[in-house]
Amino acid sequence: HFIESHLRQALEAQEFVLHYQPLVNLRSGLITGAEALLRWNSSERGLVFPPDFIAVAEDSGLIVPIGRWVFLEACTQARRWLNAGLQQISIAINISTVEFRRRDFLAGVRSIIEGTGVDPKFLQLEITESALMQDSKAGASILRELKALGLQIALDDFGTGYSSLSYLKQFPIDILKIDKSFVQDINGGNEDGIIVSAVIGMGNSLKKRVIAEGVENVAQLDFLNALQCEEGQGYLFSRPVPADAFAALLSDGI
Ligand code: G
Ligand code: G
Ligand code: MN
Ligand code: NA
Repeated sequence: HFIESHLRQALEAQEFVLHYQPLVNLRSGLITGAEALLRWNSSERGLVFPPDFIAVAEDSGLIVPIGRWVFLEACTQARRWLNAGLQQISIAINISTVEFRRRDFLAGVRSIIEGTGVDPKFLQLEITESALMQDSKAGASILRELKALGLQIALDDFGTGYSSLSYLKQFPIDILKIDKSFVQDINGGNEDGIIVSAVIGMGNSLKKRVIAEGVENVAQLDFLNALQCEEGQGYLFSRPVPADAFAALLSDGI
């Protein structure tokens, strides 16, 4: 059980690392992007995953400097890959509701983009419905400013929250990420399959990018392809891997 002081020490000792999971064009199998996923490489405990520390980080406010580190590291890594001659791909970064709501969030994003020189149209910020829930006017205005900077906005875990459909109308959202809980059990005409099919159809009609999460087997891939879901991610293609391993996937293919 972790406490604030452990996380503070981890930040100071630079024990956080990012792993990257490929986003894949489901038809071609080519990599279109990477989702950056935070891990804590603890000298005492080994590799620790977000469910074990994100809540403590949010409650203590440490998610703010941690999130800033994530954003800077992901942008810096994107530059390194470009400098190494690898194709340009989009980088997806998870943003906690606590970070999103901070008054200085936009200024931080702006300064990291300027400092690293990444092209913001290749950055996608993954937010969840809870980031937009409390104060929708403020949320919409933050999203509009992010869009003005040129970033892409993805609604993560789509379908698991409360008011998904009205959110599509109210907020400038570019990408829907269908939650893996729906993708896991799609087959033929069952309920999850029908829901996924409806979300893909709606997303395509609204001209959003639709990304299916948690694609683990070929049956799921075939189902998604038949419904014209353009992109996906999941263990079928690759687990989240360290930056070096991701670069190898990018140059050699999956
Ligand atoms: O593989 P995985 O255990 O990384 O991720 C579990 C959860 O942790 C996901 O819901 C993801 O959104 C969240 N998460 C992963 N990396 C980050 C991060 O850098 N920042 C925040 N706020 N959440 C993250
Ligand atoms: O909540 P969010 O979508 O940001 O988190 C992505 C989470 O899903 C990460 O914990 C990642 O490791 C996990 N993940 C990625 N691909 C798969 C998969 O194919 N199956 C399962 N069960 N989890 C996956
Ligand atoms: Mn995510
Ligand atoms: Na998700």
